[in-house]
Amino acid sequence: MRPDESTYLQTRTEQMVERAGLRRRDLLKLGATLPLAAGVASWVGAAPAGAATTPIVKPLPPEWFVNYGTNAEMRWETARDLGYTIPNERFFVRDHTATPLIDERTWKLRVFGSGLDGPGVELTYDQLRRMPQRDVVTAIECAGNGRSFFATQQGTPSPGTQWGLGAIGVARWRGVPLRGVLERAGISSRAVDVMPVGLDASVVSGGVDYGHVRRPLPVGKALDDALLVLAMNGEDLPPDHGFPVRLVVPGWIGVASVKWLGEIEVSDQPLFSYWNTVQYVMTGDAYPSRPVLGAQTVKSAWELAKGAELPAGTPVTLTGRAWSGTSAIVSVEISTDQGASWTPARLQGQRGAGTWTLFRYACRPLEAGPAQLWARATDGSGRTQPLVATFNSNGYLFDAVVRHPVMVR
Ligand SMILES: Nc1nc2c(c(=O)[nH]1)N[C@H]1C(S)=C(S)[C@@H](COP(=O)(O)O)O[C@H]1N2
Ligand SMILES: [Mo]
Repeated sequence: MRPDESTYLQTRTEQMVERAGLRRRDLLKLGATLPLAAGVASWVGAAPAGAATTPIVKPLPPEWFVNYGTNAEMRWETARDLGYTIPNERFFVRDHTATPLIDERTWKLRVFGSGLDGPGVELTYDQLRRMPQRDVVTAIECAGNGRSFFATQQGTPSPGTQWGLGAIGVARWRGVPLRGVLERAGISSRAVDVMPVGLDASVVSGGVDYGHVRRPLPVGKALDDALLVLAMNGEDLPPDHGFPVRLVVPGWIGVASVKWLGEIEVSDQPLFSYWNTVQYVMTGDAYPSRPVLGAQTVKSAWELAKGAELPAGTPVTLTGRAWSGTSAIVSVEISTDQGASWTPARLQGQRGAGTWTLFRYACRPLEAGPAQLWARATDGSGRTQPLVATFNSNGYLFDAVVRHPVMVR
């Protein structure tokens, strides 16, 4: 059974303004498309003819984001000016449909299912907020981050958003450990899967309605470190990032971190949805057993524009970030001669599984002309970025060294 969306969701322009910090002209633009107090499906599905639709609520200035409509990636060159965490207004967004605006005063989280002893619980926002909370600094990264390089670097395109490397961000998340809520709901030792369900509109593709975004999580991970997040970098979650409550699953692909949470099903049987059977499984010749995605892979990125100009003969310190879903980064090596030789970069500051490590590389480019910067990260489990990523039909987990073009002048 699904909740009646209209009891959970309200499109309230005032709240949107307050929470998203929208400017007046954005408000006017949105006001034209949003009937007040209508169910969310009506505005994401059927904006008045000719009106602009705004699947993502926050402003997406082109100098900060590459905008794909319902998705927007962070421009890596802008990360150089940012601290360890990415501010809320700069964080990438990935919506399967569109950002809903939810009234926390009528919001409820229902926990139910065969994996509970007893009927489960329903929690209001205030009840959840009064439970013990903790802080976690961790990344959210889309499984498809880096997908475009399957096409541009390996000549084997795969469909889906053609992300560069900017479908990742690290934030300080504050919330209630999922474990606490599952225990309060009476989780039994028979439980095997825990499935968070989003309140955003159902995903309809090719005429098929797949229902709300939802993806089962093995009970072990759910009880380990998953967090029911209320705040991002010290503020209430912004609408685009899951207000009032989202899940954050450290180290795992982004879709595990379900936004706009409305229900959690706890089951004593394995659960299935579109998001662990069709999407977010590895498919293609190299993956006959179709493994279901969980933890993220190893990657690195330069905080530099594609084709950036570097002055010949002048010392320059280049910076980047490297990360892995399963363990801390232990080294990053740099090559400027297309892999013939590698020099270690200097790692800086915070490290850990599921979050990034900043690196610096001081060099003096000599010869004028086009060049490539290669960075190759290794994590604590001994995984090193390969030169070629294994192809899979959905273009997930592109982990290969990305060849970053620069121009020495
Ligand atoms: N309910 C819901 N949860 C969701 C999504 C969504 O569309 N609906 N997108 C998922 C995907 S694919 C990713 S990568 C992350 C993105 O989180 P962000 O938009 O806060 O950066 O949210 C995940 N959670
Ligand atoms: Mo994603």
